Amino acid sequence: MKIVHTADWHWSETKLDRSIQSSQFILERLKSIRPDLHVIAGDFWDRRQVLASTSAVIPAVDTVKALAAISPLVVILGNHAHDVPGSLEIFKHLYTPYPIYITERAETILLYLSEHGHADRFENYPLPTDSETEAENADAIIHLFPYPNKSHYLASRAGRSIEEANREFTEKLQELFVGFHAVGAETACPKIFVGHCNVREARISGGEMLPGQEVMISKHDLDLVGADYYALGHIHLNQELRNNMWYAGSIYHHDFGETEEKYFNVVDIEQGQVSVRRERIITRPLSLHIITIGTDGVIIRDESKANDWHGADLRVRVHLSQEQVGLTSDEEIIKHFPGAATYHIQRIVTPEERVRSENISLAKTLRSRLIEWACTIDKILPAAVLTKADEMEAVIHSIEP
Ligand SMILES: [Mn+2]
Repeated sequence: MKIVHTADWHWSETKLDRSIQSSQFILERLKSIRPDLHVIAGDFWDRRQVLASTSAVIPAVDTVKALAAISPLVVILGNHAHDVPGSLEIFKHLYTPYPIYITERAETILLYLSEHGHADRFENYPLPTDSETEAENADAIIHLFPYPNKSHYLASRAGRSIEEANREFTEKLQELFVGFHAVGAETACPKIFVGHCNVREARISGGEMLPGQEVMISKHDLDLVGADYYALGHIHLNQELRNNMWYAGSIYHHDFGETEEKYFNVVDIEQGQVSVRRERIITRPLSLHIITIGTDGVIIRDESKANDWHGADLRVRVHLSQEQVGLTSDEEIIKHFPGAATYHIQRIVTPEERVRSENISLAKTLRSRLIEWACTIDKILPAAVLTKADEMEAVIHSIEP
């Protein structure tokens, strides 16, 4: 069985050209790969969309229709900041050659591939008692794990510390995973876990902002499921946590910190043997250069030494003092960065003091405060520092008054 695993499509009206470019690329590749199943591991949308000619709704719906003309498609709900509850509902109402299954809750579904004139289809597990088929005859068992919301799993948080609530939450998830395993035990067909979650030890993409205080899931917990392949979404950096446990990564460069290449995974499962191949998505990179100019208007410092702007969408952030305003034209700055696909030049005028304190006090989380602070000193913080900040904040929040 051949499975395609993608994640984090982030359809957005503000980055529509990027969404379209990557989705066109993926569609073209899938036409020749011809998978038996395609799973999208959450964050299909970047943010709430409205039904308007300028929004991402119509191109996204067209893409889903085209995807479901190639193979059965599963889409799970991602983080609520991106996938608003109900935002996948529209895909239940499309007429497509292959079935589409969307979900907002943890559950198991069965995939039956076409035979004897029946089309490919998904069935909910457990099957109804009067079903003509058995779970053992399924071609794949698919465990779906949308972004876990604590409120879905906990009866009440009243009177308990965050630490206690987190512990109960983890126990609930473990129960769920053990339950998933029990379904798989009946049959030898491929078992696939599709999850949108933060797995401990995963490396994050350079510019990625993850929600603070989110529950981290361990590989050990995921092992309870006993899946042949774990298709993960949430973290935008394509990475292997283990030979059968992968983040596909986002389909395009979502932020200027995401400089790494983008991929989707093609997974072959034959008699319990799993092989994973990455397909690189040809997408326009993003490049950010933070520069300072001298009194004569000449660039004196470029924070990023990388010669990475060729063919990229380049953002140049120019830090100027009040006296330097109007000293350097866009044309002069562009001359320093020949060959970018597009240019976006931002001028940031000091006095720094006021701007700095305003932005820092506006920032709500320790992470965003750090990022604001780093901006004011022209630094890009390594991801590890931001992770530490999240951890520290989680500890602070867990101290009950
Ligand atoms: Mn995402």
